[in-house]
Amino acid sequence: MLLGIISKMAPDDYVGFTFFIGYMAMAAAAVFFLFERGRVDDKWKMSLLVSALITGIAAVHYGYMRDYWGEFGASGDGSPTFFRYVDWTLTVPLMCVEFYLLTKVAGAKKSLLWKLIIASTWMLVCGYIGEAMSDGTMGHSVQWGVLSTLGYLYILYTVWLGEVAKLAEASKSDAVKRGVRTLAWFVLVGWAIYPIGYMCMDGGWLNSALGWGSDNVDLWYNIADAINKIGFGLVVYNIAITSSSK
Ligand SMILES: *C/C=C(C)/C=C/C=C(C)/C=C/C1=C(C)CCCC1(C)C
Repeated sequence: MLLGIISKMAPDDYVGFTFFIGYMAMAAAAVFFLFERGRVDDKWKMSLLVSALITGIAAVHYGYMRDYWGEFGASGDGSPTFFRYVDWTLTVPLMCVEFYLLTKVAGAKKSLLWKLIIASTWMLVCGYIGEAMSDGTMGHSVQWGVLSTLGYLYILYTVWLGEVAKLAEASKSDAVKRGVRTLAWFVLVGWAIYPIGYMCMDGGWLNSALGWGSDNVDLWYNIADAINKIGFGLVVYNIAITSSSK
């Protein structure tokens, strides 16, 4: 199967290449987090397990997306949008779980976890409806994009100024304080790549206003995913390892 994909991939198919690398990198990261779990204090084990789940789930979807791309995408017949959204709908709420687990020591309540999970699911379901509605005639739905952005803004607010930020600030651990701040940057900068990509699609604001196209949207999404999933997991790992006594 592997050789089949390689022989199918054109040497200049750099997007296909990032699906391929993405698959390997996510799988490697998942194995890494699982093994390192044994080296951190008990209270951090769940955080590392969640990091492993995020990258492991992504690896499985990258396997599918890589094959889908080899079959249809490289010839211009479309992006693996469905797999992409299934992946995000599972992994982004898990990133919200990470914020909860990190601030739990400082008193985070279950309600925080649910608010973040609901906001992220809302963001992705609206985004998917917006993408699925683009049938080539009406372009990408601006309305659903705006609705989706409300969920994004809510998460952004919570991690920068709201409950997560306040809890992290109140935490006795410097590692948690600094780590949560770093993760908030991921949400602000790393996550922003996705709505920008959405707005570059036919009918999107950047597409109509500036003429930006979405030819490379999969490339950007693949790069963003690697940063946001593996990088995010490494920040969590760093918090765990620096504040473990072992
Ligand atoms: C690993 C995957 C991650 C972190 C994915 C994050 C995805 C988003 C932040 C998507 C956001 C969107 C909007 C804010 C509006 C337009 C539709 C989306 C779904 C692309």
